[in-house]
Order: sequence, then structure tokens, then C-alpha cells
Amino acid sequence: MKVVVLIVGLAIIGFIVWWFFGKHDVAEANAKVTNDQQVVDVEVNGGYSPEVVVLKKGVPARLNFTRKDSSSCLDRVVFSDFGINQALQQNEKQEIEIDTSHPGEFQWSCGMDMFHGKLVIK
Ligand SMILES: [Cu+2]
Repeated sequence: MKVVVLIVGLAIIGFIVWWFFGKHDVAEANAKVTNDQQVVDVEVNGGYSPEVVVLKKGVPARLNFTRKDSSSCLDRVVFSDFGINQALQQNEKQEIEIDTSHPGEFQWSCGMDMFHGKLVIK
């Protein structure tokens, strides 16, 4: 009986670890560089997926935002550090060019600053 309790306990701990740490990995995307250009697709649906985009410094970058969500909350995306405030048409791919000349971490958000994502340039 003790063994069963132990196994169930370990399974629950494993699940919690997977839930917190496993999920976090999925939400982060590293840009792949091809022909001196890096492109990352971001799906907008109740938030941003991935939520964290890692870009290589100095390589021209493009984010392709596609808004699947019908709510007007997510119909704009704002990169305040880059002076970008871009409308996103539903189910259309919107290309956003990012200046990667400065390393750092930069937040982006919806038009109302409710949903957030993060660019990491390094
Ligand atoms: Cu919003």
C-alpha cells in the first residue's frame, strides 16, 4: 500500500514539474537563420504562441503574426521599443520587420497592453 502511495505521489510531482517547466519550453522559439534572414511565425489566439522569441543579433528579422482570435483585444500588436503599432487582420499573415542591431529583452503587447510576449535579441 505504501508503495502505491509513493508511486502516485511521484506521478503527481512529475506532472507538476512537466506542467510548469515543460510548457514553458514549448512557448519559446529560437529563430532559424537562412540566407542571412531569420523568420519566426507567431500565432495569436488567446495570447501569443510562442510567447518568447529568441533572435540573433545583427541578422535581419521578420515576425509573421497570424491572428486566429476574433476578439478585438488582439487586433493590434505593439512593439513600443521599436515604434511599431501594427493592425492584425484576422486569419491573415502580417509581416513585422524587427531591427536586431541592439541586444536585449523587449516586450510586445496587444493594443491594450493586456497580453504580452517577449523578444530576446542576443
Ligand atoms: Cu488587449
